[in-house]
Amino acid sequence: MARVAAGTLLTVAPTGAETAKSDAPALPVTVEELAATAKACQAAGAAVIHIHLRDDDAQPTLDLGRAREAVAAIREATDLVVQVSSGGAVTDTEADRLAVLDCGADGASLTCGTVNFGSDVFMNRWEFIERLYLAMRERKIVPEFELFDLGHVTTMRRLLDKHGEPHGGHVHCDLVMGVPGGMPGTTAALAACVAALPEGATFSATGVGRTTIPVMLAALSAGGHVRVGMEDTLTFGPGRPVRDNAELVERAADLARLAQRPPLSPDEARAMLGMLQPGARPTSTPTTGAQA
Ligand code: KMH
Ligand code: ZN
Repeated sequence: MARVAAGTLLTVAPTGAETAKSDAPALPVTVEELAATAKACQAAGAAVIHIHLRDDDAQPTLDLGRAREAVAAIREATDLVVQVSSGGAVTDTEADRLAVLDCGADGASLTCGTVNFGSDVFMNRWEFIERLYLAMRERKIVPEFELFDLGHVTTMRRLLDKHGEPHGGHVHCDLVMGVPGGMPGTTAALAACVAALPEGATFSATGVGRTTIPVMLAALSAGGHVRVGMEDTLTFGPGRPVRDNAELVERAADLARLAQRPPLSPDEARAMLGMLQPGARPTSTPTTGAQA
């Protein structure tokens, strides 16, 4: 059984790689919009921000310069734990997904298997998962294992068995539920994944689209943590577009308080996740590992 924390880790995933700015004007796509969103979401109760980058045309990018700019701007505006996406968009190359690890973030997502992603395929070969994992550890980056299916839990365990613990020594994962092609956003699916986690691991969960609320309630009731944001949800309720990311965080924070596990601060989140304090991050880049 996963460890039950006294507080709730709230992660905001404000942008993602799939939604067009023209379809959701509140989507933060510039560095300035990301920093402003980060600030509002920290005030609303978030401790971690999971970032995807966009280029000047608001298209998904893994450009390292843009990623470094975004990390620096978020650090300037907030104390949030910054987690960069190593998943990017389904069209991104393995080389770019590795290279973005040098952006100076505290953590990075690490998807533990291939999954159908609507009509696309989000490809994650075993050898590539291993390379990402080892490159993260070399850079003292804490991975968040992104699990879209029960089989991804098995792959995460295989990775840990073969290569040992991540930087910081703590295993934290995120159950991404309700993706068309992945596991459903149901309490039964969440319980199956949680039962299969290694001893001492913690988990967050996020439900895509309509599964947002049921997954959030199931995660809180199972002692887990919560991710919300416009990467995963564009409607606040039936027929009502999300105003902005902060209102999704506010709702999650209200539910966490109702569950008597109030939002963790960024410092508490760092302690739970086994992360370096921001000033202690290495500034030099290791010489190996980030070339595909
Ligand atoms: N955009 C998806 C293809 C992650 O951030 O690591 C991948 C994704 C997972 O969003
Ligand atoms: Zn993502």
